[in-house]
Amino acid sequence: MGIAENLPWNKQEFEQQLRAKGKAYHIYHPFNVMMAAGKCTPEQLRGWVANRFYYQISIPLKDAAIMSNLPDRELRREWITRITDHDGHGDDPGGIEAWIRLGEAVGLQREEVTSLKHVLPGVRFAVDAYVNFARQRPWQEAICSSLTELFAPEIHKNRLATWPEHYKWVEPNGLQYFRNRITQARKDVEQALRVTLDYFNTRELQQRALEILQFKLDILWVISDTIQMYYARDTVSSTDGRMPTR
Ligand code: AHQ
Repeated sequence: MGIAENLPWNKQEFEQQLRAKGKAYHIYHPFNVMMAAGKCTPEQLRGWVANRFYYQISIPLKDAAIMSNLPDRELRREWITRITDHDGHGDDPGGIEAWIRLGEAVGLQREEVTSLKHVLPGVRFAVDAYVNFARQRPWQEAICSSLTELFAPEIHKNRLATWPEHYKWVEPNGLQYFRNRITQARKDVEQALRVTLDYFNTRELQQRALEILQFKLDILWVISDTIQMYYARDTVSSTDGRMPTR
């Protein structure tokens, strides 16, 4: 390796390298492309909401796992908002409750969502892999893995732009979760990016950060794969979505 290849990237270049992995984000997954184009049936939309609920209720567990490994009080004071964003705090019922309301808005009964009876094995395995990563890996790596949220505001805005047009049968106030996430994701990314750019400060560590981000991108991709296989198996997977480039 030449000298230049093993010098660390500066923070701007490192952030660009992280953002460049956005081309493998699940916004490009065929199931999501189909959803954004208004081609999902009510059953497919209900299947997606019911399965994604398992991801939503696992986020606070993932973040509590990070908190349990996080020695820095200042960072914990910031990170704890991720748990209350989902579990609720004071009068705010939180994101998990908002996701149940999304379920009701697409025609699911509350108990159908909370019982997890629709959650497919592949979704459960992918989500559990994320929670276990956060439990077992150093807290800096777990924080880095949340950086798929670099790309999340776009997908939430995309849903807010397309669902009211294509899925008029979905009660609009069910979309509140997506509205809430736009600001929450931005707040999350500010912290996770600061920690990641600081900690991963050799070229080897920076390559590890890119691997971690790809691992989490794969988790989100596999969740959509599993949902597509079950609810849209007859949809040719080579539709508009692009396969992730590793
Ligand atoms: O609703 C989402 C959410 O609360 C989070 C937390 C964050 C993390 O800690 O990994 N990632 C995340 C994401 C949420 N929604 C996903 C979506 O497509 O609706 C996107 C997902 C992410 O990009 O990681």
